[in-house]
Amino acid sequence: MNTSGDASTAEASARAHANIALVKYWGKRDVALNLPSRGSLSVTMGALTTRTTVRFDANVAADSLVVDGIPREGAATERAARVLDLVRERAGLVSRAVVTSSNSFPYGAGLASSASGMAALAVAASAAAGLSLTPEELSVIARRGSGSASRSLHGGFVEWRAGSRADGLDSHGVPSRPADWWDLRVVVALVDAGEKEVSSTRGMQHTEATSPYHQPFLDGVDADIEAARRALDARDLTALGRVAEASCLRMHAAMIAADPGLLYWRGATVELIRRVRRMRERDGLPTWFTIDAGPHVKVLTLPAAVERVVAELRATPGVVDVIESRVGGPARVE
Ligand code: 2P0
Repeated sequence: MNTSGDASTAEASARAHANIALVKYWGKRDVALNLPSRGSLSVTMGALTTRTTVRFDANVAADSLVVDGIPREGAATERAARVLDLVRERAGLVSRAVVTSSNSFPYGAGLASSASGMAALAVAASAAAGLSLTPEELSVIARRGSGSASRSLHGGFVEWRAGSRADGLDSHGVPSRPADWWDLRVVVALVDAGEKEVSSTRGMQHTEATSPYHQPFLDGVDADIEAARRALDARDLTALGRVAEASCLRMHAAMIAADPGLLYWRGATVELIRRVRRMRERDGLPTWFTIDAGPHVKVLTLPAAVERVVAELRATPGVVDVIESRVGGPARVE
């Protein structure tokens, strides 16, 4: 912790990585507490990093949030305030916080900046408040800001347990395999799309309320997690990739079948899916895709294929940037 000498202020900084779900979360059993209907399993993306500084300051009247140099209000500040309130409650603190955050990747563009952002915030705020919490406790706090943030506390491959308690204290990230277990690579193809039209929270509620395929999606999750665990144990990308693609497509099928249908894809998203499959089937490359609630495509691959994969993705019309990532480590104070 980096606490200033002035008793009225206390400051700390932390870093966390975004994650991409290989077995998807899409549905909440408790919206207020961000409790998921089922578990999920993700890989941490080391190249997608948020660094956040929190200063509790007795002299400011309200919490403030600056991300990548721009003051933010509305939903982003509300999420941050939920996390800050939990930390204040736990530490018996009343001071408001000045939060500054910077991302190594485009913010709010559907690249899970809320996952890395809320995880970094939970760690930095807890340290600034003088708390010494376990990763599980920090994961529970980060989850209240954004569900997927619960998986960004641990590095490597992480499960988010749905839990069964009404208070959600058993719904947090659990390490599955550490970052050095397997040198898997994730290559992210960014598609030009502008602002996200429907937030994940709203999209999930709409899908649950109106899609006849939502329950079948949920019914398949436990088996997918079990298959993903086995694939991870064996470092078997073919097995893991099959599960990841199936989970992703079933989640999007459930959204598309909602009323009205919810479609996060652009034309380039479909072109990328076809290209990933062509690389695999025609060129024999180890390439499998997954897609979140947005148009970007993340490709799971292995080190020897990364250069080819990057070139192929860059050459796809509609792709504006490509980011290569290794498996990342846990959230940490720095
Ligand atoms: C996931 N997604 O498992 C799923 C797959 C997107 C698609 O979790 O409402 O920002 O804050 O809990 O975590 C993105 O949604 O949503 C997400 P909230 P979150 O990664």
